[in-house]
Amino acid sequence: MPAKTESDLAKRLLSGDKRALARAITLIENDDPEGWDLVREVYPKTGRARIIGLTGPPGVGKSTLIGALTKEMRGADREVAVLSIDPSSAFTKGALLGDRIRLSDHFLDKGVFIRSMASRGALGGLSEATLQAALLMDASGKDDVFIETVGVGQAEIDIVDNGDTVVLVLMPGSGDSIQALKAGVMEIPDVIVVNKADHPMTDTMVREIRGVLSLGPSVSWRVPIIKTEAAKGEGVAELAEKITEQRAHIEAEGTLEERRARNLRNEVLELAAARLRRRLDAAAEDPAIAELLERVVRRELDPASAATELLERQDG
Ligand SMILES: Nc1nc2c(ncn2[C@@H]2O[C@H](COP(=O)(O)OP(=O)(O)OP(=O)(O)O)[C@@H](O)[C@H]2O)c(=O)[nH]1
Ligand SMILES: [Mg+2]
Repeated sequence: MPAKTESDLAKRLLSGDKRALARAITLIENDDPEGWDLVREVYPKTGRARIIGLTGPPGVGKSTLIGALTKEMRGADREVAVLSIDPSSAFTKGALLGDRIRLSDHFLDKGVFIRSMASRGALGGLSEATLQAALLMDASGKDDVFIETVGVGQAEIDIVDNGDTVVLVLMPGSGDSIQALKAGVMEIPDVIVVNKADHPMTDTMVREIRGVLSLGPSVSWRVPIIKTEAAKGEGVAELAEKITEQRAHIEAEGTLEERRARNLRNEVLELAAARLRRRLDAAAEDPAIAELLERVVRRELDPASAATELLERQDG
């Protein structure tokens, strides 16, 4: 019986079973209805984990940093999940885990779950699927969920924005990202990391970032700029501390709840929009609607009026 299997999977997921979690995320990734049922079942148990998004240009050391942070969190007896998202790599899916995630030290650790996701699923976008996957990780009892995504465009920001804390990772020489910050293309993150701080241009980079930040509006949280050498673990304890501090700050200020409310509202609207779109596409096959669309082509009816009529028929 499907219903029994579902709650079995939910039970295993809630008990922290890694294989159940992996299976659950695959269901979400494939837009399988069983996945949505599962999220519905476990949703009341979510909201406990810290969700931390890391973004930044290719090769700056995001994965190495997550590996080092994972070590730090494990040392504090926290369970960790890592979700690596690559919006641009529908093609390199198979290579993702090996190439993108440098967490081989942690693969055998029972308290660490590592997963990559590249396909967007049929329903909603990758950002929606990311939030669903993060909820599942949360439900399975992970204390910290790291979401990694490559790039500094809006699509990447939308993904890490699902997090409670957004960390931008740069390295000396990532001048484009500073331009993006300056131009307001990119929202100001909560924490900025300059990794590969063994590079001689590091301090110049830090000064430049500080300059850009000083142009922004003054806010209650002063964005820290942390220098790290992820490969050696330098600066990682300080980064972990800042992440904790930032979270305490937004919790005390009430912005954590606001952020989560905003993300969940967006999620609901995006999912509803995706479903509506799907319904409209199906409706276009209907002879009556096809005739309506034909009238637009024949210039008898304007597009906006046709759209109004289409929606009215949907409601009816
Ligand atoms: N010199 C130096 N190299 C580093 C440091 N941290 C990471 N690296 C190296 O930089 C390279 C890229 O590291 P990754 O952690 O894969 O970078 P990433 O940002 O996750 O890369 P993508 O996911 O491909 O965008 C690897 O060869 C790392 O060993 C550092 O602090 N100093
Ligand atoms: Mg990576």
